[in-house]
Amino acid sequence: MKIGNRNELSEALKVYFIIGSPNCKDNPAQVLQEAIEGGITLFQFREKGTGALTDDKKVELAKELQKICREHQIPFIINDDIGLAIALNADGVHIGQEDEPIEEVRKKIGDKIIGVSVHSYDEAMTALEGGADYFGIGPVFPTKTKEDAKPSNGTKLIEELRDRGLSIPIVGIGGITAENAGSVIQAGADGVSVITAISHAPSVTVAAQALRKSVF
Ligand code: 3NM
Repeated sequence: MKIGNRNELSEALKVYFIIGSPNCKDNPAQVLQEAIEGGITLFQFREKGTGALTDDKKVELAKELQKICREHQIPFIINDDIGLAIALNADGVHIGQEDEPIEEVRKKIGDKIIGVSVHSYDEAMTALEGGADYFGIGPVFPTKTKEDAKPSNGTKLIEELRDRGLSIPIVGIGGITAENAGSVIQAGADGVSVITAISHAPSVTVAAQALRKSVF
């Protein structure tokens, strides 16, 4: 799935669903299928945390989820693992501040999408100069999903970056639900990244639909 310009990317980022096997009560392929039925617009494979798969098992799951995304023309992004993103010809990668410098990632991955987690104006400028395609900003609200998440800071940084004239696509992340997603968009984000509010919902499809309603 090729994303040609910033507008297309901004649209694709609206309902940005993330899982790895540790985030799913059911089989991840089933969860992803149901989330797609509910209207997610992009998927990130993030195989991290207690019980996360490694090596061949991780690759196998990534391939299975990528196939589902391809069948539904949902962009497929891989968290951190640049080698896997290249091997699978994923649509992009999402990297944090602890990962390889963005310039190095760009050299390896060519024109695929690169998302970067940023926590300050300075980190945002460095990522922008390095050629980031979008920013992930969080945790906007408290979250239990990321073990090393920083304290939540609301939508302050999203507002600051917009006030200072940055037009790069932004997604908020951390503790986002259908109830609070509207405030993240109002603050200037293009979309919302969500794990638990969809993956642990009694109905994954209904939860994805609700989130979609709150951002479109
Ligand atoms: N990154 P949930 S917060 C993967 O702040 C991730 O950068 C974060 O999960 C950041 O929707 C987070 O369950 C977890 O809160 C998001």
